[in-house]
Amino acid sequence: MSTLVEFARIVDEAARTASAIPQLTETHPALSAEEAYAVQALSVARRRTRGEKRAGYKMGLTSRAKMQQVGVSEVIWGRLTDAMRVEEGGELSRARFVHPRAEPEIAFIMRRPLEGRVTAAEALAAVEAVSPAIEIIDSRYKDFRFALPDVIADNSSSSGFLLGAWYRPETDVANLGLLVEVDGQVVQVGSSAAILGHPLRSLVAAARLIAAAGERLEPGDIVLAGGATAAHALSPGQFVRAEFEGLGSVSFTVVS
Ligand code: 0L1
Ligand code: MG
Repeated sequence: MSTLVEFARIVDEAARTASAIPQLTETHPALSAEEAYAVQALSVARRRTRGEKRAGYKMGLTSRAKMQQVGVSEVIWGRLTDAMRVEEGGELSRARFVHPRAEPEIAFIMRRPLEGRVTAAEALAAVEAVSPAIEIIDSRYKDFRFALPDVIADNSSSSGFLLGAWYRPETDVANLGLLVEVDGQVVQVGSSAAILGHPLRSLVAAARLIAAAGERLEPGDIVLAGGATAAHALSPGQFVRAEFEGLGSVSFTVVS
């Protein structure tokens, strides 16, 4: 256990100070996914001790594009805190991150608790609203390279998120065209169907996977369903905008 506590300190300090670290599996190749989720929980507990509040969960590696980009092939999850929220239309400070990337997502906010094995209909009935979103991911590992346990321990690269307007839960988000522009140039084009075939499937997976850690989705939790395209690297001066068919856009400016 003390090794896991030390790993939690290492990944948390790397995130807090925006410093790149070597992969944990370099020195501990036997680190399991289960142990890595324990490290994640311990590192987020450190954030809570500093005053950060629970905001929900993120699902990761939910599209083929994302799996190919990082060479890992399993859906993973991480925890969100209020300190990760960036105001829509606002500024994102590059200095707070090691090597941030942005990806377009669909977000849910929960109306009712959701837990364990549920159907898509049960998941939808627990949703208060859906919104277009951008996730800011930032691996704390050198060169954005990691094995599956490394990235899980590093809170599945959670580091920021922006939410657009909220829409009624029955809004059809199954196959919405979307694009990401940087300074007016299109850099990614995709569809929300890339998120496990339907973003709602990601919510179903979230309820099941989170239950394995003894947790459940609570009213007010935000769930980021996963990236619909590969993620785009961010640099100071960029104006980033994601446009979602029928749901409007979400944007921010990267400052130093
Ligand atoms: O949100 C994601 O799909 C990212 C999960 C972790 C892998 C990465 O950092 O790209
Ligand atoms: Mg993501």
